[in-house]
Amino acid sequence: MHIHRYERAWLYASLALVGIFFLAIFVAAVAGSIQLPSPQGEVNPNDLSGTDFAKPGVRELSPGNYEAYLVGQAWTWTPNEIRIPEGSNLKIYLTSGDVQHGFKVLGTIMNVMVIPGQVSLVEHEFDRPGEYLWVCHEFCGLNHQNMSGKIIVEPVNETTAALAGEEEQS
Ligand SMILES: [Cu+2]
Repeated sequence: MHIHRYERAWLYASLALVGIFFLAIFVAAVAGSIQLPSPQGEVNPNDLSGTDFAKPGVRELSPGNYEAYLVGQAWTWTPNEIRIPEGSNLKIYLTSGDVQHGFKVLGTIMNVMVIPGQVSLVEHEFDRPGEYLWVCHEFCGLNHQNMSGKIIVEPVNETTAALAGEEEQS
């Protein structure tokens, strides 16, 4: 079969482009450690007693290392405020007590679906003091737009405390 040389050139160019795209995904996943959040386990959404979600909140694992358990329920988060010192690494385990919710912390890569029966995990290192708002980004009913909370990253020394104060004023 005869293929015109221009047509053949385009065929090769198209194949090369597909190859480049696959390479980009591979580089992002391996070199950039970019991965989709995966489920961390299962819980009974109707009975969270006996799980870590029975007492939701933030706890210190070691200096600079925190984990929090968060429950989303129409239309609140328990807790809806987390306080950690600047420079801390924070892991948040999430689940829902009723319908599907979404969890996104503005200004970070924390972004995950919160699904009844499933445990989701997000992790981020907070190097800059300030307030980080989080919102539900999966429509869950009448008061969905009010379903928010915040992570307060407290400055640890005077220099950064002054900087954070300036940012709040401006
Ligand atoms: Cu919602």
